[in-house]
Order: sequence, then structure tokens, then C-alpha cells
Amino acid sequence: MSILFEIKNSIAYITLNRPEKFNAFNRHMALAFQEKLEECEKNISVRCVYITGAGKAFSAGQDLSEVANPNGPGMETVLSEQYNPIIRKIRNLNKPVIAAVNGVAAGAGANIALCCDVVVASESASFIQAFSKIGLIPDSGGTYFLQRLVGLQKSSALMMLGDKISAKEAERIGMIYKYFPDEVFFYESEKIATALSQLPTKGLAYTKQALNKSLEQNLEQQLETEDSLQRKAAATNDFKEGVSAFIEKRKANFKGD
Ligand code: LHQ
Repeated sequence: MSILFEIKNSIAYITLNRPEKFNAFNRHMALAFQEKLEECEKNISVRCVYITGAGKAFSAGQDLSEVANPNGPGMETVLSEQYNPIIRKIRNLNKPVIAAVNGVAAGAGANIALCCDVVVASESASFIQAFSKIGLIPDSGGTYFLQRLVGLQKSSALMMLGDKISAKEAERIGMIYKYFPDEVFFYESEKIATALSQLPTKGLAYTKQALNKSLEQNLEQQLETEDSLQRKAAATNDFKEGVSAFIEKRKANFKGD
């Protein structure tokens, strides 16, 4: 199975699983990944999605042997049917999505990670905008997110030169949230997933919606968006629980509703 899927303690673990190919995406894996993202959206027991890779890599992006195969699925629809739906599904998923980048993330593999809500990496992981080296442009939202994360200058240079950058450097320039030593990477990344899964899920979904909107709106429009989403957040049971727990000086027990 090219995608492994498990739900445990309200966290859905999605593992890209073609380790011998550095978890490069073939069509089958891209479509299976989409299905699992849809399942995460629908299943109310899921309150956080944790994406990682099996083996040494996170993902090396598109499987280039499939591109080179004349009997392969063809490249005309690779973005419209494989990668663009993945990026849309992650950005529109009403739950926090953490990318736990366990090893190299290249091409579409890097940009899928960078569109997630929280991106953490193991110290030995790296990021490569590999596209320029094979004559392509960065896709999977890369030209949208990377510039917003690190600025025009850094993103143009990284995209044009295709430099490999370390997890430590990625953290330094604000491309990712944090990196952790390899030995504690799973423990630390799962701790973040657990924290996210116990927070007010609807409030986090509205936060994500507001952040999505802010990428395309001016301040006046954004204040309106905050107003309408804050009303929704204030109508949740988790808001009531959060305020009660504060007043009663106890730990809140959020149910995600
Ligand atoms: C791979 C791959 C791979 C197949 C490692 N494919 N086997 C959109 C629109 C249309 C078309 C194309 O694509 C896209 C989206 C994209 O993502 S384009 C960008 C595609 N990705 C790349 O160009 C990255 C290619 N890979 C690499 O540059 C290196 O493999 C990296 C830097 C990821 C890792 O380097 P190393 O640590 O030196 O490992 P390696 O190169 O030895 O790879 C390990 C194995 O994985 C190896 O297999 P082998 O049987 O020889 O041990 C590679 O062939 C295989 N592999 N990437 N993308």
C-alpha cells in the first residue's frame, strides 16, 4: 500500500509509503492520498492530521520514472488531477494538519509539506525546490507559499538554484516551525499533534479559514472575516468550556464541538 493510514487518539496518521522510491508520488499514491484526506475531513473522531514519510525520505516529489514511461498515465493532468487537489484538500481541511518531515522533501514533496498548518522536521531532513534542475517550474502551491513564508529574494534563489537546505536553515528563515534532533523527532512531533488534537477543533478550523482569507484580502475585508468567524467560534461548546475552565481554575476538556 502506497499510503498507510491509522487513526489513534483523535490523530489520523498518513504515511507516504514507497520508501524504495523515497516516497515519490505515482498517480496511484497521489489519488490514495486524496482519499485519505477526504476521510480525515469526514470522520468527526479525527481532530488532527499527521503526515510523514516511511523510511529515509519524506517525499522526493513526482516519481520521475512514471514521467519517463511512455505507457504511463501521461503528464497533461498531473497537476489538475494529482497535486492541485491535494493542496486544496489540505488547505480546506477543517482540522489542523501537521507535516512531520522525517527526511528529504523535494519538488512537490517539499511543497505539499510547506502548505501544511504546522511543519516540523528532523535535524537530518532537507528541503529542495528540485524543479529547475529538470526544466520545470515549482508547483503544488510552491510559488504561492514559499514566497509568503521566506520572502521574494530567498524564494526566487531557492527555486532557481534548486539548493538543498537543511532543516536547521529552514527553521532559521521561517520556512518551517521547528526542527528536532532525529532521536526525539517522532516523540516531539507527535507531542505537537497531540496538543493540536486536544484544542478546540472548530476554533482552529476558523483560524485556518481566516488565515486562508488573509492571503487574498485587505485589512477591511479581513476585519469583517474575523468578525464573522469569531461569532461562529463564540457559539461553540468549546468556547463555553474554555471560559468555564478558566474561571474555575481547572484544565479545559475540549471536545472539538
Ligand atoms: C526517485 C525519485 C523520484 C523516482 C528519488 N522519482 N525515483 C509536476 C508536473 C509534471 C511532471 C513532473 O513533476 C511534477 C512535480 C515534481 O515533483 S517535479 C520534481 C520531481 N523530483 C525531483 O526532481 C527530485 C529527484 N530526486 C532527487 O533529486 C534525489 O533523489 C533526492 C535529492 C530527493 C535524494 O537524493 P539522495 O539522497 O542522493 O538519494 P537518491 O538520489 O539515491 O534516491 C534514492 C532512491 O530513490 C533512488 O533509487 P535507487 O533504486 O537508485 O536506489 C532514486 O532513483 C529514487 N528516487 N527521487 N522523484
